[in-house]
Order: sequence, then structure tokens, then C-alpha cells
Amino acid sequence: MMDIIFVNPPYEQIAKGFDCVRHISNQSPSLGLLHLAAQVIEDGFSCSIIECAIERLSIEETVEKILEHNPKFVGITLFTVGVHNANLIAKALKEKAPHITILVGGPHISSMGMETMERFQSFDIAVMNEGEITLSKLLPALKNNQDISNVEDIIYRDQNQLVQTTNRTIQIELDDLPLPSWHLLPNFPKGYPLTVFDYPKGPVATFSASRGCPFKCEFCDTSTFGAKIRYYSPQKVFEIMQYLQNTYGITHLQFVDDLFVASKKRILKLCELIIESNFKMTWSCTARVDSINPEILHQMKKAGCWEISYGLESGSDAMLKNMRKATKTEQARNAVQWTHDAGIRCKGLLMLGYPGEDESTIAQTKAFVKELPLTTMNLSKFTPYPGSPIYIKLYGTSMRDEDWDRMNGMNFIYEPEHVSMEKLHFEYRNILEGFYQRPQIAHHYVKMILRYPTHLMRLLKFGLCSFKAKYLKKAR
Ligand code: B12
Ligand code: SF4
Repeated sequence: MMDIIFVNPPYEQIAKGFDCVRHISNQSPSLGLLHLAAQVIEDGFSCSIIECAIERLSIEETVEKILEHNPKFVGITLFTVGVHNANLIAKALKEKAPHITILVGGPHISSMGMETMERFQSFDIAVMNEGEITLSKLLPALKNNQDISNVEDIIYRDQNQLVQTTNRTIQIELDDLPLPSWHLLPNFPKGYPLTVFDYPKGPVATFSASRGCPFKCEFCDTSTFGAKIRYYSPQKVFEIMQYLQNTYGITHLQFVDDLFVASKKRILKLCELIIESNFKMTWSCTARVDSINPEILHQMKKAGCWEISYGLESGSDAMLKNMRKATKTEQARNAVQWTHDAGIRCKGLLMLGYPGEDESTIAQTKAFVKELPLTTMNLSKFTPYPGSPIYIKLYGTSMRDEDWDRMNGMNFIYEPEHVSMEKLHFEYRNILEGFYQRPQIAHHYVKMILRYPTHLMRLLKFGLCSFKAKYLKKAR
């Protein structure tokens, strides 16, 4: 009998008809679950991880797989987009194995824990915010049938009443955390690539070298780690990079921190450690356009930085102000140009359809992305995620769970006052086509395929899979 199975439930991407996308999309595992697994192992519990989307498991198959292990606890990680599927898994488990205690945590729970527990009766205990310390206290207490009312940061059921315990004031020192349990992932690292073209050459891994973000961009959900930023030390980050290379042969690391370049001093120290030891690994990260300068970019390039993703959001200063981004398009122009000049690939993250969007701001964004020396652009359809200040502004504290399955940045959920849904859909395609159909972009991708043929292989698999799906559908 296993103590705990952690589950990352399936999301919309693997809904019927979208299956081929797995060949080219991001297959990175939940880092949160890897951290939690490491913690419970350190505490003496046995555990495993099920990555439903990556393992291509349906809800029924996931339930079967969990039951095969007969665990005492199941821990499900929740993004808003995954809540309904997680509920289906939890309900089926409650029917077939009511003795299993179902724990939920993750960004959705940190922002909407109480409402979610009220609505979904199959979730037994919700763990808010970062989970390592909480699980360390909760699991032994549950296992020994002890009182859990003194475990901070949880919501539990007591005779049909929901009880929320106090917030923990002490936060984790990141250097003290055990290393994420990558060894629990079947076929790691090969089976967990990033999106095609998002890395030069695999195998790849992801890691977060800090937690928290002090900025207050209105569209962003920072409820899990809060406003106080905490770091791994540069030495520890370097050790982890070496460990990943020595143990798993990782050649590219994607840092998924909210604010990787929050402290220039710290990043310069990390670069120095890498450069001085002549360590070879490429890496990518995110940065704010106001957090970098040519000097630090130069060092980052020397230390293996391959791509930086910038939250550019919009080509309109008025929209940036609406979003409380606290940056200007001029700063974005400089950052992207400096990054390009340093020889680092530059990915622009933008969104369409934010409150206040109109035809002129859309036109500004369209022109903006074409003018900048970006190598890649991600355009997401504005989604008011629970936990973001804009959600409260638009909907107050109401649940709106009818939209949750579509909250993945790939659906327009909100219609701005001055642009129709139809127009948004049209402009979405238009901006992407305007960006990607330029000869310099095609040239860049061809060069990349010639240099790193893995990407061509992945595209071919995707093409073949889509063709088969279409052909077989017609033949039926
Ligand atoms: C890396 C990342 C991704 C990666 C990997 C996702 C993954 N499976 O972890 C990829 C690129 C796949 C991804 C995709 C998406 N992402 Co994303 N992603 C992130 C990012 C930048 C870092 C996540 C991370 O690794 N954090 C570090 C780990 C250690 O933290 P953690 O996973 O939260 O886990 C801790 C706690 O939450 C808690 N916990 C988590 N699960 C559980 C379970 C139990 C039982 C317990 C007890 C505790 C617990 O304990 C963990 C350890 O402390 C976050 C931003 C952020 N700061 O979190 C956004 C974020 C999580 N993503 C977000 C979104 C919206 C998405 C998308 C839905 C759409 C999009 N815009 O990309 C997609 C869809 C996901 C999908 N699979 O379809 C939102 C979630 C908002 C929400 N309310 O749902 C965030 C918060 C960004 C934001 N600021 O708005 N994402
Ligand atoms: S968008 Fe980036 S800078 Fe803004 S609050 Fe979110 S993580 Fe912080």
C-alpha cells in the first residue's frame, strides 16, 4: 500500500481531437508535485506521481491507476483549468475507495480554496500556498489519526463544516528544500520536452530558482507564493544545474521563476560560477523589460542563456497602464533590442482582449510585434484567472465555474467594451499571421531545424498524427 499518489489532472489540451498537439507542445511535469514528492519522501512516506496529460491518461484510466496502488492519500494539483476534471477523479475515487483522503493544492486553491471546497464535496482537505511544510505536518497527523486543527494553511471538513486554519507566517528557505524528485517520473527526461523550438537541444528540465513576485500586474495570479520574493542562492542553483546534467544528461534548463532576474547581483554571481567553471548548459528564463541592461545580458549570454521571455503584454502604453504592468513600450523596445544584440533569442509574451482594448490598441500591438527583433511570440487570449486582481474587479468574489474548463489562455472568456468577440478572434489570427509569416521568422526557424533536427522530427510526428486522425475520421 502506497502512502500518497500525486496527480496532475488532464487539461483541455488532451481533449478528444487535440491529441496530436502533444508532439509539439510543452510536456513539462508539475514542478510543484516534484517538490512535494521530495518532501514527503524525506519525511519517510512512499509516493508516486501521475502526470495525466503527459501519460495520456483519461479520467477513468487515472482512477484505475490510482486504485492499483491503493494509496492512503491522493494529492491533486489544481490550476483553474483542471478543477472540473480533478473533481471527476475525486468523485470516482470516493465511490470506489472512500477510505482514501483526497488533498488538493496549487494556484487555484491558493486563490479560491474556500469556494472550491464548498462547491466540490469530494475534496477532503485543501492546502493553500506552498505545500512542503504543510504536508510535512499534515501527513503524519492524518496517518496517526491526530488533530489537524493546528496545521496552518489548510481548509478541512469537520462534521460538514469547513474550517480554515491560520496562515503560516514562516516561509520556506529554498536552499533547505530537498531536490525535486525527478527520479519518480517514468522516462525522465526524454518524455518531457518543452514546446517545439523552445529549446536548442534536449534533454531538458525545468526549475524555479526563486518564489514570489513583488509586482502587481492586474492580470496575474501571484496568490501561491505572494509578494515577498525568496531565492535559492546562486551556489545552490549552480549545484542543481550540475546535478541535472550529471544525473540525467540535461543540456537545456528552463527557469520558470516569475522573476528570474529580480536581483542583478545574484544573477551575475550565478553567471560567474558557470563561466569560471566552464560549465556547458544552455538555459532560458523570463525577465521584466525593466530588469535588464546590456551588461547583464552580455554575462548571461556567456553563461549559456539561450532565450529570454518578456511579458510585453501589449504595444499600447495605455493598455500597459490599465494592466498596472509598471513598464512602458519604450523600455520593451530597448530590452528586446539589447537582448537581440547580446545574441540571445527573445520571446514576447502578449495578450489580446484585456479590458480597455479597442481597435487602436490592437493596431498598436500588431505594429509593435512586427517592429521588434523577436524570435518568437506567444499571444494569449486574455483570461481573468481567479487570484488575479482583475478577476475581483470584473466578477467580485463570485465563482463563475462554468468558465473554468476554458481558462487556459486559449479562449476569449471576457468581451471588452469596445471590441466584439468576432473581431477579437479575427485580430488574434491576424496578429499571429502578421508576425509569423514574415520571411525573417521563417528563415530563423529553418536555420534552427537545420541545426537542431529534433524539432523537425517533432513537427513530422505532429503532421503525421494529424493526417492520420483526419484520414481515419473520413474513412469511418
Ligand atoms: C511553469 C508554469 C507552467 C508550465 C508547467 C505547468 C505545471 N504543470 O506546473 C506550463 C508551461 C505547462 C504551464 C501552462 C499553463 N499555465 Co502555468 N505557470 C507556470 C509558472 C510560471 C510556474 C509554476 C511552477 O512550477 N511553480 C513552482 C512550483 C514549485 O509551484 P506550484 O506548482 O504552484 O506548487 C506549489 C504549491 O502550489 C503547492 N501545491 C501545488 N499542487 C499541490 C497539490 C497538493 C496536494 C498540495 C498539498 C500542495 C500543492 O505546493 C507546491 C510546492 O510549494 C506559474 C507561475 C507561478 N508562480 O506559479 C504559472 C501558472 C501556474 N500558470 C498559469 C496558467 C493559467 C497556465 C495555463 C492554464 C495557461 C497559460 N497561460 O499558460 C497553462 C495550462 C496548463 C496546462 N497543462 O494545460 C497560472 C495559473 C492561474 C490559475 N488560477 O489557474 C499561473 C499561476 C501563472 C499566473 N501568474 O497567472 N504553466
Ligand atoms: S506578470 Fe510577472 S511581474 Fe507581473 S505580477 Fe506576474 S509574475 Fe510579477
